[in-house]
Amino acid sequence: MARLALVEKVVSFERRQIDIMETNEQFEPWYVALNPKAVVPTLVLGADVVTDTIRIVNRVRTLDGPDLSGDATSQGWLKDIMAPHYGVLLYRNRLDPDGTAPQIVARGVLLEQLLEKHPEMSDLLKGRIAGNGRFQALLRNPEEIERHLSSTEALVARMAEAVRHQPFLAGSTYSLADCFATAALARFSLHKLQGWWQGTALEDYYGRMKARPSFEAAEVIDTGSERDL
Ligand SMILES: N[C@@H](CCC(=O)N[C@@H](CS)C(=O)NCC(=O)O)C(=O)O
Repeated sequence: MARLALVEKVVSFERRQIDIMETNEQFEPWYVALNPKAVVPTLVLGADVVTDTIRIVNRVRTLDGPDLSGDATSQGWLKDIMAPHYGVLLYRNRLDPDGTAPQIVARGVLLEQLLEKHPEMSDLLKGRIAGNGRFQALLRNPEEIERHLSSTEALVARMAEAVRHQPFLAGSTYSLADCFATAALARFSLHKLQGWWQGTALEDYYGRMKARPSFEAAEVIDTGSERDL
């Protein structure tokens, strides 16, 4: 989402990938100093450090370049497209028969190890350990998984309705809402959920967003392995 905003704004940038899955670079002290919540993404803009995707793209919006504001619905779309539990979409297919997610269990072990190694990060890590436990509990509950899936599918239906009579999600010009929609649809595609919008106006819309040079330039991925996320 952030990279699409930068590319569409025609801002040159250096991409620094933080491995949040294998080496857990987000917990390295140098990264936590930039992003105290230890999450991606982070935008370093000269002396400024901007965290949180919605804040990042709105900061990018203020730079010189094409106007990515969209109409009055644009900011609402950012919140709504950020809202789905993307972790549920990824891990629901990685469960043991009893609902245990081995990767989430391993994550819990790693977080405990990090807590021993980095007592100075104890607030952050204890919060993460609690969140990890809540996530595992959620994944054990098929009704909860279904609730998240159907609310995400309802969001996709709302997006499909919005692009029935206008070329972009938030009106007649490309905006931040399209950066978010494109990245979200790419993610849903990676999880093989394209059936949600097949045959709707969103299929044509997503084709148009993929055809924009920004899709490749921002290195958006919608096929292949979920490992490439
Ligand atoms: N609201 C934050 C959420 C960021 C977030 O949760 N990022 C996830 C990846 S999508 C992350 O970095 N997770 C690191 C971890 O699980 O340790 C934002 O938009 O920047």
